[in-house]
Amino acid sequence: GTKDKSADTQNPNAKTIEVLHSMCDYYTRINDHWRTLAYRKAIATLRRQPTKVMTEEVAFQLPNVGARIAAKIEEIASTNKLRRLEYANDEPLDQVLETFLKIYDVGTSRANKWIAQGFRTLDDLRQKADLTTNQRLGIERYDDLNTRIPRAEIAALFAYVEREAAQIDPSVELLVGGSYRRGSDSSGDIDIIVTRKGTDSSADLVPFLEELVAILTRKGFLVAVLAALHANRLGKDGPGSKWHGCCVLPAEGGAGGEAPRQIWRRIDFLLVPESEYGAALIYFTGNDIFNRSMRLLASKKGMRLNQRGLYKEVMRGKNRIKVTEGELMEGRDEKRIFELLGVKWREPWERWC
Ligand code: DCP
Ligand code: MG
Ligand code: MN
Repeated sequence: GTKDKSADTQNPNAKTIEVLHSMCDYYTRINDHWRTLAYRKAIATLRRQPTKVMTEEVAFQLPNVGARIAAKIEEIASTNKLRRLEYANDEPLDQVLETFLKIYDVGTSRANKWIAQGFRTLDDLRQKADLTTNQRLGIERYDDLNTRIPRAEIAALFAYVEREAAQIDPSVELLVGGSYRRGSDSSGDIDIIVTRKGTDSSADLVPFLEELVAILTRKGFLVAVLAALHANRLGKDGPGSKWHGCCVLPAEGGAGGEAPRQIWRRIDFLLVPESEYGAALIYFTGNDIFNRSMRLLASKKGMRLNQRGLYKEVMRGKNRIKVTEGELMEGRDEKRIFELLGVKWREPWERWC
């Protein structure tokens, strides 16, 4: 709050506090709760100091002042301003950041580098930036990929995939996870989990998915690849194997005439062996906050949960480095994992947090 402003003008750290306040307001505006809190605490500490804090070292010794804020305190104390703030306060640049962050595969550091290079629009990026293939696609199909998919359209797209899959291998089972399984009216993408009875490695499912992708591409259903199968390491630490790309429902018949331009939809295929199906279902159903709380609960009980299974007694040595992976308790059965964790079963649509 700003109610203590008058008191701050008497304070030896008044200028520093004022600038930190602006940073705090900025982080509040962009919903960065973590940093907002960190700034609030540092400001409270600084208010109580009887002398002006001039250096990073002194600042860092104070309670609730971390290394990053300590460095900023020194910068403000010596220059009366903060370089970071010059752009944080620049509202139009917040807008640019938001726009860039909505490009597929673009994170905060990439977006900020582009801003620092002087790029302000998607056209700037298209013409002047050094783009990966996926980023270029994310810009070309920017509106498509930022349009949510209605539930009914997911059902139709999934039915198409299921029909083709059954022709390749009727023993393969497909399910739509993610926000669709949680009952959402619309989703950001389609998450299709692929499994088959008797499999204990996702590698067993790779030939099937390769064939499915080839056929769906030939039929005009799959229209772009973002992450191909062969690019993933099998079994290492991920879910095993995945394919990411874009799809559309192919236009019926060949009546001539221009087909109406369709919205490209994001689609993910996730290969999961039967032995890990329950754990994968939990992970890929989410939501991410629910997943985090389940993992935390597991670790409080001396267990470990990931997208492959629930493990017990993870032995840790010095510095909490894992000595063993822990013994697998359950992987295949979703309900059994809830039971072993001692939590009441929650239907997918009850897992929004
Ligand atoms: N997931 C997670 N942590 C992440 C990313 C994903 O736990 N950082 C899990 C939970 C998600 C699931 O994977 O529910 C699918 O990821 P999506 O990004 O597709 O998210 P949702 O399907 O939940 O939402 P959306 O409608 O945006 O696709
Ligand atoms: Mg999803
Ligand atoms: Mn997804």
